[in-house]
Formats: sequence, structure tokens, C-alpha cells
Amino acid sequence: MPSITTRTYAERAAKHPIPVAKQLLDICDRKKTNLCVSVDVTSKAGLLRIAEAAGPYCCCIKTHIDIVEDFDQDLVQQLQALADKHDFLIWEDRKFADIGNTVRLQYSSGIYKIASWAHITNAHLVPGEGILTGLASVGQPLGRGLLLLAEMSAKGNLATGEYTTKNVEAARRHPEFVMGFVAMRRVDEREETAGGVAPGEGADYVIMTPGVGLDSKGDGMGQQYRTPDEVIRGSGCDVIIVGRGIYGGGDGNPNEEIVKQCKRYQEAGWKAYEDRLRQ
Ligand code: S5P
Repeated sequence: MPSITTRTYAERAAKHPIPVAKQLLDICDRKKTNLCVSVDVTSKAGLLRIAEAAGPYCCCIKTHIDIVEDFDQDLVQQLQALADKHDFLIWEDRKFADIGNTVRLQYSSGIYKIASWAHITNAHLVPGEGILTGLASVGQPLGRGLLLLAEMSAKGNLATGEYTTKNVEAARRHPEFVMGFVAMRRVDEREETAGGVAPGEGADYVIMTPGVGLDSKGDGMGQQYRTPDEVIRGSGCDVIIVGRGIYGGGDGNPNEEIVKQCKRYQEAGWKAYEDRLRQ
């Protein structure tokens, strides 16, 4: 059985049991992009402007909806319309981290009603597996997918070693809902090799990787950047997540600069994927 990293996005999409993971892999194949753009701006107009500019070049737009000062339901309706128009998924980077009953309510209710519009969200395993039961009770019936933060990009983070392995083990016990990991490398194959599951025979997890930048190595606040080639070809991850490298920080670059940077990262990410398939 070939390792996951030697299969194309299209081959993986064709066999993927989780509809939203299948959809994401299909978009990567169709649009020839493994770029997820992280839009971390604080205004509704800024978020929509950047999503409109970046939409044609990415497979996914990642939001931090709780930083938007003038949030309203119209924002998510407009974002959903852009997702349909440009063929991308929406990932709300909520990083849930509480007991099952609390995250169930945080995911479904309140002002944001995340589950009603975000195709993907993510969670920490710190509270134990009840967090997965709680989130799945809301997200699974809606066809949503979850990423576990098995590793993180920032300097000195504690998501390492046995904690990372526990994330992969927990994911295997929730195969209908956990579609993959935020991680810095192919954490699932390391576990497969160590745990006696032959590479490729386990579930197909989508590895989405932040800390990607072509011009900078860090931000002075702990973030650490690697290149698309290091992430996709070198470490076997599937999707690059790029924030400030594209939107530029603050209220965001002008549209022409966003388009230019999107094309640059899309091209670099796709070349790294093609090089990986040839390895
Ligand atoms: O380990 C992580 C996990 C995430 S989801 N490190 C991260 O940086 N992120 C997120 O990715 C972070 O919250 C931010 O939204 C994005 C990286 O942004 P950038 O501007 O540094 O590219």
C-alpha cells in the first residue's frame, strides 16, 4: 500500500468516507490549490473583501470570527455566498477546549452559531475525548468535519510527544467526524508505523499546517514560519495555511497585493505537491 503522500488529492477524495474531507480534497484537485488563507482581520468589510480577493486561489478560508468587531449574521451569509461563488470551504478556527457539554453549546449556540455555517472547526484534546462526543453531537448530523490540534507551530508549545500520539489515537475512535489534524508533519503515519498499522491502511487524514511564510521566519510573538516546500514536500502535510504572508497584517493589503501573494503561495504549494508525488 502506498503511503498517503504518494496519492493524489483526487485519488484520496474518491475514497474518503467523510463528505467534507472529500469535498476539500476535490476542491484542491479541481482548483489546483492546497492553500488555505487565514483572514485574521477585525472588521466585517475587511474579512469579506479579503475572502473575495483570495477566493479564486484557495481551497479554504480560515476565520477567527470572535475578533470581528461588527459581526452579524449577514457576514456569515455573505461569506457562504463567496464560498459557493469561488468554490472554497470555511473553517472557523475556534480551538474548542472545554468539556463535551460546554463545547456542544459553544459550537451550536450564542451569537456565532458556528456549526450552522463553518464546514470545518478544530479542537484541543486537553479536556479528554468527551470534547469529541460533544462536538460530534452537533457537527456530525450537519455534515461538518473536525481537525484536532495534534501539534502547533509556535515556539515552545506543549503539543508534542505523547500528547500528539493521543490525538491520533482519539481521532481513530471518531472516524465519522475527525477528518484530520493541525500538525507540522504527517503525524498519522508516524503513529501507524509505531503502532503496527501499515502505512496507508489507516484512515486518510487531512493535515493542515500553519506557520507558513516565504519572506519571514517569525513574528516576534512565537510564531515560526516554514516554506510551502518544507511543509508539503518535506513534511508530507496536505494544506498550507497562510495568514499575514498574504493579507499583510492590520486591516489587510490592497486587493492587488492579496491576489499577487495568493498566486505566489498557490504556485509554491502546488509545485511542492507535484514534487512530492514524483519523489
Ligand atoms: O499551531 C497553530 C495553529 C493555528 S490554527 N498555529 C497557528 O498559527 N494557527 C493559526 O494559523 C493562527 O491562529 C493564525 O490564525 C494562523 C497563522 O497566521 P499567520 O499570520 O502567522 O500566517
